[in-house]
Amino acid sequence: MTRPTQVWPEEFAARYRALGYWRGETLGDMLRATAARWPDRDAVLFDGGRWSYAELDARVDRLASAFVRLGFRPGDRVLVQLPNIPEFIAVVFGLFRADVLPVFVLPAHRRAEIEHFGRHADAVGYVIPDTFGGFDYRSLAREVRSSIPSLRHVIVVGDAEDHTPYAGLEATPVGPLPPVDPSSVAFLQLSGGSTGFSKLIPRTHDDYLYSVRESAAICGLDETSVFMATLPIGHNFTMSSPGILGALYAGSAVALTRSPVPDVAFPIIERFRVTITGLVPPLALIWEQAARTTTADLSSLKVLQVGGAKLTAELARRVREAFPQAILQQVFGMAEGLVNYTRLDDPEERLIHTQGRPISPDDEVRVVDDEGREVSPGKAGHLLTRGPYTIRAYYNAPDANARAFTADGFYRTGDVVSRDEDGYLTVLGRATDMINRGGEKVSAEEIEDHLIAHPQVHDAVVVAVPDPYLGERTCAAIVPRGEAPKPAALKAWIRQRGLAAYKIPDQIVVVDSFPETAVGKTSRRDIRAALRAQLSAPSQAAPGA
Ligand code: AMP
Ligand code: DBH
Repeated sequence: MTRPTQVWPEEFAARYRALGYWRGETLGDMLRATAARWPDRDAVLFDGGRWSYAELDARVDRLASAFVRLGFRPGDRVLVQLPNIPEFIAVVFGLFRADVLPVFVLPAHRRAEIEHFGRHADAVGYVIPDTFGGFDYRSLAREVRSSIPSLRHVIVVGDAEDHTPYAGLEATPVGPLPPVDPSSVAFLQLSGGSTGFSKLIPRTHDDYLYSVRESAAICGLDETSVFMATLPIGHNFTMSSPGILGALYAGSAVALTRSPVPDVAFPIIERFRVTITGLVPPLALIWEQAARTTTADLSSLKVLQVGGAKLTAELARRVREAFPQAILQQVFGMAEGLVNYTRLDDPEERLIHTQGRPISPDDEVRVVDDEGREVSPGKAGHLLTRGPYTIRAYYNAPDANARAFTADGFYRTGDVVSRDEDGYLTVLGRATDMINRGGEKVSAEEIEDHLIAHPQVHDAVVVAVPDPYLGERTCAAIVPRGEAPKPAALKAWIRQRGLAAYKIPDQIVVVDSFPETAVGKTSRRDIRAALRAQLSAPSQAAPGA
């Protein structure tokens, strides 16, 4: 199998190197450097213990050696589906040092997604917990095994049953490790997947580390900071904005919480004196309410980041009130690259009303109308971007690449934004049909495909309807075939097809027919408008579901 690549035109690459953005350092080297500087400082803090930098570094070398010994070769891909536990960090850096590429699937993914990513990436390994959140990942691994022909090893943290135990790998003596090229792809991140299934995003050591170093500086991380990974640890936000990598670069400690709910996360903040963490808006809403009555001491929290979906000004204000000691930071990023931050010393007005400005002076941002003409400041337009840490192509996806990138290499983000005179962006919505369900991205097309497969469904359209709690929730409109199916039965159908729970439509509405455009296509816009008018009631969706 060929190794995933990410290529910038030579004149861009030369410039990014000359400017010192790409430094020729690998992620594995980065951890080595921090461990050499602060061997005895805490690297990872969790329920049940702490690892110093020296200890983490040694574990990583043993794991890397074990991966080599298992037969993983440079450029191979391994699915990593672990919750926020210290082993995630050890495994991922072990893979980096073995020159094996992690694919960051999330704990919420189920059979359909794992098979898709596993096959698309030709994964040779799959790393899972035994059980987590009441779900047995070992059974899932047994289910997907035969449909991912390349898969050779399933590695389990905990009771491995018939799979390979992680504990054995960690006990491996250190052996020779391959050289790693800093300009090569280090891992595959997932896109939200605006059309059909999520795509794979190849990021290089050089480009990612640039964004990580700058993010650490923008967010004020140093060796006294404690970053808590609250959102799923493999997500791009938690990895790199500034995330666990920013923390490990700066010599900060990474604190882990197994659950983002206040009852679990607040005691971790108190115990480890957490100084910074990141949330998606629906979680910020829960935290904001809980902070008002909690007995936990949250006074260590200096920076509270919110990103992943639009934070309304109303919620932004409430977060400021509930965490008066913390600076609110808005983060508007994407796994494809570009990340925007409000700066810690920005005026109140900006923290509340904008989603920040780009990391780099060399992030090129264009805001254009439907014809591709630049719009004036303050006007809405499509956000296009290119720069020193934004990809030029997805992995192995020629059709998606043709749509998602302009001829001169700008990534079409699909976001509609406005930009002010100082370059701060405000997100106004999405041009594509992705539903942002409180930060969890649901592709309308993917769910439609599953609905249409049901014998009693003639046609289906999934749209976002505004939700006071999630920002957007999913509503499926279906045209029945014969007798209309019951909504509960359709939801059960989606679940039984092996999709993550957050993709099950929040609401299902049966209609006689869909409105059509002039040439006879289904008009999503009209369906959306009709449903929005009809469904104004708040959702019953559970937090973090
Ligand atoms: P993903 O493809 O999963 O990496 O999601 C990236 C997308 O999430 C962006 O293109 C935006 O649509 C959305 N997003 C991320 N952060 C924000 C934010 N702070 N405000 C509004 N939308 C956001
Ligand atoms: O939503 C995202 O993908 C996101 C949000 C904030 C992201 O990738 C990031 C910061 O890096």
